[in-house]
Amino acid sequence: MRVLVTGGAGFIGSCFARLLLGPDSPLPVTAVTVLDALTYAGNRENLAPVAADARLTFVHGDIRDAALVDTLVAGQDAVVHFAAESHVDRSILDASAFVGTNVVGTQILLDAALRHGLGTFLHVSTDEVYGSVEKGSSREDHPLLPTSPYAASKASSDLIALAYHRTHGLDVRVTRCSNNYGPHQFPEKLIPLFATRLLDGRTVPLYGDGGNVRDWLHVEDHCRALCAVLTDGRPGEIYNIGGGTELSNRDLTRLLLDICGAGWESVELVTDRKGHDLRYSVDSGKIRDELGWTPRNTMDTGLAATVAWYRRNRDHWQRSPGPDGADPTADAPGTR
Ligand code: NAD
Ligand code: TDX
Repeated sequence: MRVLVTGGAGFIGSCFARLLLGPDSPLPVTAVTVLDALTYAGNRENLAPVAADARLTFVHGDIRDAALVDTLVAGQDAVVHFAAESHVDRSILDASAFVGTNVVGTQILLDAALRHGLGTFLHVSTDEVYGSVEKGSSREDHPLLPTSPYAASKASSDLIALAYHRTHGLDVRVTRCSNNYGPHQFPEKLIPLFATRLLDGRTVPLYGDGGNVRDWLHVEDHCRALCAVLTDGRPGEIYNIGGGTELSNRDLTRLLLDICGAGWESVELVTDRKGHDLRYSVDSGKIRDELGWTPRNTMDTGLAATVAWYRRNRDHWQRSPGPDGADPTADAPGTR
């Protein structure tokens, strides 16, 4: 099996590439091509454990480059599409790259897939497309009510991807996962930002009253779910992926403080995110029942192991400038 992984130098895409090329690979891969623009969020070091594998080819390029994408999609069995601008706060400051990469980039990939009669196009999406959920959990047939420009760009790309299935019969599968945590995440999202700041003895910026709720899943469990969808999922279907671990940001912050040996005095309550969704919650019954997927990691051990990774890998994140070379841990964009 030959797989093109877009965004494979990022947090989740690199975990997926490491899984495919690792000793417990769930897929019989003969070639993995990573296409990544190496934006501030991408880092080739994330692929270091598999860099020597002859099956891996790294291509530094942009999914919006139609000519490049055309040559790379040719001959693949599957495209697993992670490449995206992924940070909500940045989309509030400037949405242009989000529309360019997440919407237009996806359409360019889909057109190439169509031209080359690609086997399967797996579009990796997010629970944020359902918007804030007051009670219960979002099922795959629930309406899309995205709030942030990031979520709206992902919802747009989901719809375009599914349209290529309905219109052209392309084998498109869409997954919508909850918040991921684990090693190699750029230190702008809550868990790596708070962990790295606490490890440096600094304060952490908690938005609003910290009452917002997210469902957390270990990144390796997300990647195993994607393999299950790739092998046993059905064309044209959407699969929610969730950890069933809902936590308020306040409770999650307490866990991180405990792990890092800090107290509540390290928390600064700061101005809330604009349009801050109160709660995300996905119903993952479909992937559990149809594909037999279930998470292996629990937050109890997974969170401490994640913080331990950041403790051991200072070099990795201390050399991670954000856009314009700014230190991403110095300020959470859009809040202060
Ligand atoms: P990330 O920001 O860590 O990585 C994104 C990668 O895409 C980076 O390596 C970046 O260099 C690359 N990229 C960006 N623009 C590109 C372009 N124009 N061309 C080629 N490469 C480009 O993101 P992530 O957290 O790994 O998320 C991966 C995917 O999973 C995204 O589509 C995101 O929407 C989705 N997702 C993320 C989460 C989460 O909790 N992080 C949850 C559900 C879904
Ligand atoms: O400094 C912060 N303080 C804070 O209170 C940051 C960065 C975040 N928060 C809050 C906002 C959210 O309620 O923590 C929660 C998590 O925030 P993020 O880590 O930015 O994640 P979120 O906005 O939930 O989106 C994430 O999950 C879904 C990913 O960034 C998306 O790519 C994915 O689609």
